[in-house]
Amino acid sequence: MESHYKKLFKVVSRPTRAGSRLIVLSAVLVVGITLLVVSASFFYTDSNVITDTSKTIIGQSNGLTDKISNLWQGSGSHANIDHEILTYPQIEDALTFKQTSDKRRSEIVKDNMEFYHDFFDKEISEPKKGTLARAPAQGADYDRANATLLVLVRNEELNQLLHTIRQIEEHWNSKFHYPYTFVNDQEFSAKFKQSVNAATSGKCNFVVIPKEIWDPPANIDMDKLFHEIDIMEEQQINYAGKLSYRNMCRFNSGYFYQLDFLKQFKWYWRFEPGTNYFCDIDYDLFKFMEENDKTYGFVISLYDAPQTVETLWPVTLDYVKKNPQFVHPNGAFKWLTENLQNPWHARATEGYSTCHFWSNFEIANMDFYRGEAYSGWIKSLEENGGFYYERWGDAPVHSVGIGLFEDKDKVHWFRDIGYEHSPYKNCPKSDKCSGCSAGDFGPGSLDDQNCMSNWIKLEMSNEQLAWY
Ligand SMILES: Nc1nc2c(ncn2[C@@H]2O[C@H](COP(=O)(O)OP(=O)(O)O)[C@@H](O)[C@H]2O)c(=O)[nH]1
Ligand SMILES: [Mg+2]
Repeated sequence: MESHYKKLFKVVSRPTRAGSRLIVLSAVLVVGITLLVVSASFFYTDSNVITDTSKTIIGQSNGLTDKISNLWQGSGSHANIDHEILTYPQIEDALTFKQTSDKRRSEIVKDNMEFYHDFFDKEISEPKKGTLARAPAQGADYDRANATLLVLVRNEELNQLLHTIRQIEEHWNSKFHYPYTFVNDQEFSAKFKQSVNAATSGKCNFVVIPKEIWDPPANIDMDKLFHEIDIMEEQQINYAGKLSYRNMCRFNSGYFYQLDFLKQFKWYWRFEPGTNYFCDIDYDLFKFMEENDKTYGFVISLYDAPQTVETLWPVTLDYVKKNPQFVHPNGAFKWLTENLQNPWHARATEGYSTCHFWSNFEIANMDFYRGEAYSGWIKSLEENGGFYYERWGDAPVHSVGIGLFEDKDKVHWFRDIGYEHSPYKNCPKSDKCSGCSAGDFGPGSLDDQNCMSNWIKLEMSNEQLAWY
């Protein structure tokens, strides 16, 4: 017996040449089969998971990425393409900005601001389009659009929020009583709920964002993220060091319209605590959007910090190359690629002007985001990770999405809504407004950040220009 063990031990401990070959061959086979099985299940479950999940300090693993990426399958009315389909070379051509100028940059800014002021010099009131839906008589039934006022907000912003709600109520919602949806990544406090309930004339809904939606997803490499944060902090980029800001931007780009509670609504008016509204609005803004077949309404257009969107454009073009059918032939291509007022922006981003609709005010149709083109694109942005590594904002993301995948004639500039999110304003010349001076945009030193003249000159049709 003992000698048998010894013999066995001997064989194992000192293998013969043939034995070693056998062991090596079996090991190669086992490793090969394991690799095959692992990679097959990897691709089958989710091609999105690209990092070691044990590394995700804040992000969750255990199938979460599956759950999240499944959200972006796309649905809604935009799933069927109803426009001419461009080829990728045609899209590339349309996205090549062709205008040139001999003027110095400072002159271009000056010219654009003069154009802006001349434009705002014209008195306006309400859009001269269709029949505007008026407020019902007190107590009368009113068939509201399928819409909600919407705000992402923290408990500690209550005072600023009440400040803004009072203005929205006074100028508009006390006539229409649309519901509000308050969204937070934390539970709302009892005081918060009581106070906003007391300040509003519409029903108040409170939604807490599930943690697995708010926090960074499993594919984010946190070491890489903190490294990028250090670099951006050195460049003194706004909110460079804030992880919560990135969560917020990603949530506002690709998630809010997928919250279970919001699925019942088509339209939203996003507002922010601390913003100001200067003018009476005497028609139903949601019905205006609906009746005039609009998708997206805005008030201010700005340039963005190019360092925060360095790869958004090439990543987007990659998606467009694979899905040229989604690009609308009447997209806002020039506004997206203009390179005269801030030429280094388009250089730093490989072609994106950084012009965007300032998304702290927006009235839009969520079915656009829920549709195939936008959903698929968000999925590809998520795979890239730029919401975290570069701090992509929801404003450029909404704007590039709308500018490429929607007909620009379905974008409406609410020139009649007097609005301020410090330090910028949209201030119409109108009897309905008070508290701001017509044409005021912001401090002169920030004139070069105004992209509104580009929108008007490059993208607005004569028909739209005649609406006011
Ligand atoms: N609940 C919650 N809301 C946030 C958070 N960060 C930002 N927000 C909200 O998101 C919106 C944009 O944030 P804000 O700080 O105003 O960013 P800015 O407008 O880009 O300067 C505001 O409505 C904030 O109240 C957060 O961590 N939690
Ligand atoms: Mg803000």
